[in-house]
Amino acid sequence: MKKTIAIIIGLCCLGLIAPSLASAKEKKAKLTPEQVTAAKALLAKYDANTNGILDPEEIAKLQKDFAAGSAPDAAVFDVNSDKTLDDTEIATLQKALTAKGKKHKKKADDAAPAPAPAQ
Ligand SMILES: [Ca+2]
Ligand SMILES: [Ca+2]
Repeated sequence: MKKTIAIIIGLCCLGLIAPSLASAKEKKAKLTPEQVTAAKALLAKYDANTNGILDPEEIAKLQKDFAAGSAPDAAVFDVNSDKTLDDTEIATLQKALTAKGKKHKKKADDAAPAPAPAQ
């Protein structure tokens, strides 16, 4: 009988621990396809010097526009829906841009002619 109670208590503890582990994993935000698409649109709109990344001043403009409600594309990055883009949310945006950039780079590599074999 005591053993049964111990097992039940053990299972209850596992039940308490497992969900908290799962939510900890979820905090490492995975990028959604929407975020990658939005990042692309935002880069096209805010990359003023067209260097392929959002520089601090470009991010600042995006944050200002988003707070003013004139950058609806960025809403997918406003995870906590407070109508502002904080550092964490900007980091997610940058991550989405990097994810896209990697793909782009791979494409460029594919397009490049194969190096001639050494003779
Ligand atoms: Ca830029
Ligand atoms: Ca926010």
